[in-house]
Formats: sequence, C-alpha cells, structure tokens
Amino acid sequence: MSDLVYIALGSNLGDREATLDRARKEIARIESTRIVAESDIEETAPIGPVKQDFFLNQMIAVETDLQPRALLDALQKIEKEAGRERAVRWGPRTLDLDIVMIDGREHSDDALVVPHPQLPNRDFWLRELEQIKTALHV
Ligand code: A4P
Ligand code: MG
Repeated sequence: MSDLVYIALGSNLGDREATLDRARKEIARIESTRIVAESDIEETAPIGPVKQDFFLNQMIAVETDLQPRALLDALQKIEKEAGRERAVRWGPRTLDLDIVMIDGREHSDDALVVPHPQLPNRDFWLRELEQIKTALHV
C-alpha cells in the first residue's frame, strides 16, 4: 500500500529558488516515490525567535511505498547534500524538508512526529495544503 505524503520545502539561504528546484528533482528520484502535486512557491516572513531572512516555502505531495522513517532518512540525505548546517534550531537553512502530513496515518517516535506539530501554526502550510488538495481532488 502506498501513502500520500505532504512534504514542506523551505529555504532562506543562498539561491533559494534553485535550491527548491533541485530539491524537487532529488525527491522525485527517491526510490518507490513520485511527486503527484506541487503548490506555488511563496515568500514568507521568518517564524520563530531567530532574526533571519525571508524564506521561500513550497509544499509537494508524493506517493510512496516507503515507510515514514525511510522517507525521512531519504529527505535528510537531500538536506545534507544541499549544504544544510544545523547549528541553530529554527535558524537559517539552505534547505529544510519537513513531513507535514501522511494521508490517513499518524506517526510518532523519537525522530518523527506526523502530522507535524507546527502545522496549525503555519498559515502558509495550511494554504499550500489546501492548494494541493484542490489540485488532487482529495
Ligand atoms: N522531526 C520530527 N518530526 C518531523 C517531521 N514531521 N518532519 C525531527 C521532519 N523532521 C521531523 O529537525 C529536527 C528533527 O526533527 C529532525 O532531525 C527530525 O528527526 P531539523 O530540521 O534538523 O531542525 P529544525 O528544522 O531547525 O527544527 P524544527 O523544530 O524541525 O523546526 P521547523 O519546524 O522545521 O522550523 N519561517 C518561515 N517563514 N518558513 C519556514 O519554513 N522554518 C523554520 C524551521 C523556522 N521558521 C520558518 C521556517
Ligand atoms: Mg525541520
């Protein structure tokens, strides 16, 4: 059984648009995984306690046969390749990939909580999610 998974992309360092483009291409290459919808890219004011530049954010939906933890591993590898430094929590990043939601599933362990706990607090995620669901007719 494959899952429909909503993934948030964020970037606020370097060439943000090129970073998101590359991230989508890398995600499309993850085994047993394909992109089925993409939201628009939005520029958003930084949320959280750290003073930093504006983000570009986008959400995509993928269909995958991977289990949630395997998908997270693949996404973290892509983040790492994008040169992400994790020095500051909530701080600036070349690329941040978050699993926002998995249709019909909840998941919670020491490394992964889905739905993402910040979902209700991020208006741009909610907006992008609606956009994708409309496109997918779900
Ligand atoms: N983790 C747990 N659940 C998840 C999940 N659903 N998806 C764990 C992805 N990862 C999840 O994340 C820390 C650990 O969270 C991971 O190792 C994973 O095991 P991280 O990406 O290394 O650290 P982080 O991103 O700095 O922390 P956190 O708490 O994930 O922050 P967020 O929520 O990613 O926030 N403002 C705007 N405008 N746009 C943004 O995109 N993003 C952030 C980062 C802050 N402000 C922003 C934005
Ligand atoms: Mg994160």
